[in-house]
This record gives sequence, structure tokens and C-alpha cells, in this order.
Amino acid sequence: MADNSQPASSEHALDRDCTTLSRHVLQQLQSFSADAQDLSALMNRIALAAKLISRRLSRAGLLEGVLGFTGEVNVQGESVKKMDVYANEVFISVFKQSGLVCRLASEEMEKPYYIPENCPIGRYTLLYDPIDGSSNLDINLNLGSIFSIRQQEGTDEDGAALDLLQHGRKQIAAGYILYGPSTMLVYSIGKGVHSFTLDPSLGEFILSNENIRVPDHGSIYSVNEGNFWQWDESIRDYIRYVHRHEGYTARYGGALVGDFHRILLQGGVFLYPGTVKKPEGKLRLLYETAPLAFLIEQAGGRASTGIQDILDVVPDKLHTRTPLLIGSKDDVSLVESFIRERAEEKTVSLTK
Ligand code: P6P
Repeated sequence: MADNSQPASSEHALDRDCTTLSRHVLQQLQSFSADAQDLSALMNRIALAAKLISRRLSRAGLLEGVLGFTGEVNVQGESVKKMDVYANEVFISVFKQSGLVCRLASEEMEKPYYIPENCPIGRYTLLYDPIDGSSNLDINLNLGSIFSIRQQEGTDEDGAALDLLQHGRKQIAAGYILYGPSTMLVYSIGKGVHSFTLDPSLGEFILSNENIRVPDHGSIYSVNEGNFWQWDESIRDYIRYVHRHEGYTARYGGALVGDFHRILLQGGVFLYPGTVKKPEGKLRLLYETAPLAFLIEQAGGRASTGIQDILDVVPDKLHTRTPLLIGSKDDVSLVESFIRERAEEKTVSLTK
């Protein structure tokens, strides 16, 4: 009988090359049910959006109409870049004729976008930041896309999408794409955090790291210290602490996905606290802080506003912002201890 057993290494290599995102989702769910197939197909569409955006970014400096601003201002009051518009439309396009997603809520759109042909049957809603960190675009540094998947509740006949204004534990999946030296897709459907790397020669995202765990503590603190003058005294106390103790190092890239990815893999804490100009914080809950909070908790870490877990925050509007502390559980708790200490001092002084 011919020996058809291949050496373990090559068999393993082939099996790994075949562990695509859609296959991995089905493996995670251990099911081939219609719902499992839908979620697998949905993740595959997100992967297609990632490939389209990655391809355009890789040639940004060579193509007309990729870099620069549109001259518009979005609902956030931010100047819109051409790449923001392109990426936003890519996510919409990949879900047309999918039967999967009825609504898309984006940082770039004041109200959710409905895909009517999907709405009777499509029970999922995609919430996303199509291009995060677009200030890095013109200097060829890393960028990201962030996504969150929720199950639609009710018929939303009036288009108010009020069912989206619920806490982050309603998310059924979340993840991001990191457009860096390689393009990576990191996701969770509530069964751990897993990363895939785009193999351009295959045009497929291939499994690169399963069940990622964030260390309980890390040396990195990631924050824009240029905002020191705008912070609450408690955050300044934390910054003074890490400035005066050995074992800390500062890393800040100015693009949330890359800064978060570093913390996820190496530990430490990323902070975007409230400021004088933005007391509620800069980052948006439904498509930035909540999906990342979902991931970090799945990886054994924590995400907090400083007062409560991000995943427990109930938004009052689609583009609600929150302060964000996220990363290793010991490091998030350390920052919270400075916030608690100042709050207790304030209470004591008020009762005197
Ligand atoms: P700052 C990018 O504009 C972004 O939304 C996030 O990607 C990033 O973490 C943050 O803003 C950076 O803000 O105020 O430090 O430039």
C-alpha cells in the first residue's frame, strides 16, 4: 500500500493554509447550522472588505483620488478623507445581495444605512469604523478598521434603530483589521480571540494565532501625553506614577487599532481619558470602544471608562463617546485606583 502519510510538518503546513476565516468560524461554532453558515459568510464578507481596503492602501501613493480630503465634515465634526469615504462604501457594497446584514452603522454616517433587499431576512447589524487612524494615511503608517456585529431586535420599522442603544454584552462578534506591514484580521465570536494574516499570494486570510491571551500586566502605557493639561488630576496622578517608577515604557502611535494590537499582544494599558474639550472622551462606544472591550475581555483583560466596564455602558445615541482604559487587568485596575482615590478625597472634602 502506498504510504500516503505526509511528513507531519508539510501536512500541518497544508492544514494551516486551509484554515481560512470562514472555516475557523464553523470550527469555533462546531456546527454547520444555518445560523453558523450565516455568521461564517458574514465574516467572509468582512474579510473581502479588508482585502479591498488593503489593496487600495497598498497603492495609495500611486493612485489618483486616494489620499487627501474630500472637503466634507462628518457627523463627528471631523474632516473627511477620501479613504474614509471609500472604505465606508466598501463595507456597504460587500453586504449588498448578501441576505445577511440589514443595517450598517458607521462612524462616517449620521444614521444607519439600510439594505432593503436584505432587511426582511437579514438579522444582523454591522457597526463599524471603516478607517481608524486616518491621520496616519498620508505618512504611510498603520491604520485599522473596527467592526462589531449585533443581532437586530424587532423590525425597526421607523428606522430609529433604537435596539442598537444597548450595552456591549449584546455583541455577538467583534474584531478589527490592522493594515500594517502585513494585513491582519483579529476577531472573536465569544470563544476566544484569534488572528489571521492576509496571504496576498492566496488572497486569503490564514490563521496565524489562536486563543490570544493578554498578559495580566505589561510595561507599556499608551496615551497622548500632549493632553496632560486637559486631564482630571487622577489621570495625572497615574502618569506621575509611571514617570517615577522603573519598569514602564511609553508607546503611542495615534491610531487606536495599532496601539490596541500592541497592548493585546504585549500587555500594558491604553488610555484615552476624558479631556477639557471632550469630557466624555474622544472614542466612540458602539464601533470603537465596545468592540475592543469585547475582544480584550475574551483575551483575559479589562476595559473601563474609569468608573464602569465599557461593556456595561448603555449609550443614549448612536455616536456616544466614552473615556477608555483598556488592556491588562492589573494595569487597568491600577489606573482605576487613582480615579477612586481622588473621588474618595473629593467626597471627604465635601462632607467636611
Ligand atoms: P489624538 C484617530 O483619529 C483616533 O480616532 C484613534 O484612532 C486614536 O486612538 C485617536 O483618535 C488619537 O487621538 O487626540 O491622540 O490624536
